[in-house]
Amino acid sequence: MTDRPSNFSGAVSMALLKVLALIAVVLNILDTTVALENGLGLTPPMGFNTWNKFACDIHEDLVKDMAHAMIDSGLHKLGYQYINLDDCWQITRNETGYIVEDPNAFPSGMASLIAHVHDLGLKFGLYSDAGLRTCAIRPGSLGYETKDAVLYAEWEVDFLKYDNCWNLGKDLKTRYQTMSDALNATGRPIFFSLCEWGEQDPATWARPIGNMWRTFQDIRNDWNWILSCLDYNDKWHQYAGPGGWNDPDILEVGNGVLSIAESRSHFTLWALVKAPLLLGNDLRNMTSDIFEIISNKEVIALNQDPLGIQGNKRLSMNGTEVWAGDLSNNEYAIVLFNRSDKEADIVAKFDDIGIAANSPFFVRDIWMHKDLGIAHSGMVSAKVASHDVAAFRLKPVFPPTLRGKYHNIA
Ligand SMILES: *[C@@H]1O[C@H](CO)[C@@H](O)[C@H](O)[C@H]1NC(C)=O
Ligand SMILES: *[C@@H]1O[C@H](CO)[C@@H](O)[C@H](O)[C@H]1NC(C)=O
Ligand SMILES: *[C@@H]1O[C@H](CO)[C@@H](O)[C@H](O)[C@H]1NC(C)=O
Ligand SMILES: *[C@@H]1O[C@H](CO)[C@@H](O)[C@H](O)[C@H]1NC(C)=O
Ligand SMILES: CC(=O)N[C@H]1CO[C@H](CO)[C@@H](O)[C@@H]1O
Repeated sequence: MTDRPSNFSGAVSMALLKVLALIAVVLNILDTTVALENGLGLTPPMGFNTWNKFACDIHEDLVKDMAHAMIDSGLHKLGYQYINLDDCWQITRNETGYIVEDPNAFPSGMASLIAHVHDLGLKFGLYSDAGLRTCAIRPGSLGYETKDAVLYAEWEVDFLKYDNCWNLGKDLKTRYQTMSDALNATGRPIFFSLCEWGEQDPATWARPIGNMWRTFQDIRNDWNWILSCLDYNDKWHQYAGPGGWNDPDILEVGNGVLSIAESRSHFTLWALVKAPLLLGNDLRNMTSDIFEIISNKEVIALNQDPLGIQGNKRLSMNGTEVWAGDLSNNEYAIVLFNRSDKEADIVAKFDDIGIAANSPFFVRDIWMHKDLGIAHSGMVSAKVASHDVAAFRLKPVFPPTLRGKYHNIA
């Protein structure tokens, strides 16, 4: 490497600075807010949600199909475990105020469907709303939080997405806190996903209330809109961590508008920024190109890294960007992203993107699945097609304990 520190003490102080910086990041999270103590979301959740592809056109047979496809495709073995219903499963409340599932769409009843999904070894999620009605004008949970939470727990629900329509202007944090408390009181750990569309900067207050929080409006199957979701989400990167994640919304990969390059970029950047990886496509008939993207183990590994630090945008020049993130074991992820409509040569010098080059790194291209050897020049670079990414994983050549030795003999 060209920019190897010139002496041993230099290397030590750089390593020390890095450790201090890491401690500061961790303390910052613990200091401002303690995570919701339901034991869930230590890494971002992975699974499937009905909304992007099916909206209100849902039925118990479709849900079973998705669950079976998750198993048959092998995706569950890669970590995808939640099968989440979004809006439109509920129809009314009964005489005692309990929510009732739509009998046309769910003739066997929700409890039976959930048992079916559980029997496959998957987890199950439902949707409701912190208002009078849901966004699709079904009954909401405002005023019924306890009854809803009790019934969800009885049905053995594992995940709740909680929307913000028809909220009557009532205090937002109180409405979300009330449902969080109601879920806690059931004694069943239920992953709690806040969907207030980033309106009141939930990253700054939602960590003790929920396991993830939306940072922007609903995603759309549109390249530029997807980039807006990514950019708004990036602002809050230092607030994510085990137990609570920023949510730029459900994936649109495989929904037939994005090119393969765009799909690869969408998935890679969602993985890097520790976004929930909730698939939004029809799992029954994916093309092999789409399957290859969502089943890339090395990209999924960035997302599920136990350190739980959200990667972020480090450099931006004329439509080319460098995103990077810290991983456990002193490893790093780097994503070179070309937003523009032409191919670009993108260079990421470690010094320019906050990666202390005090040790040489092995570099692996995690889309080519290829080891590229040692980065001797203190940088990675690639020719990146329009709207595409190149993604790398950096692993220190020497474990921390040997680094001093290396620098002494070098
Ligand atoms: C409920 O909250 C308490 C206090 O934070 C926590 O210890 C407990 O694990 C929570 N229970 C569930 C089921 O989330
Ligand atoms: C209302 O629904 C709850 C939960 O499903 C059920 O236990 C109760 O029997 C129902 N009450 C009536 C009056 O149907
Ligand atoms: C999957 O099937 C649905 C419904 O049959 C269809 O609309 C969609 O185009 C299919 N997608 C692919 C990728 O074949
Ligand atoms: C970005 O574009 C501007 C104007 O086209 C140009 O002057 C500048 O050199 C470019 N910067 C880089 C880093 O390519
Ligand atoms: C905005 C823009 O054009 N961005 C880059 C993408 O690729 C082209 C072609 O190499 C570069 O010139 C641009 O800098």
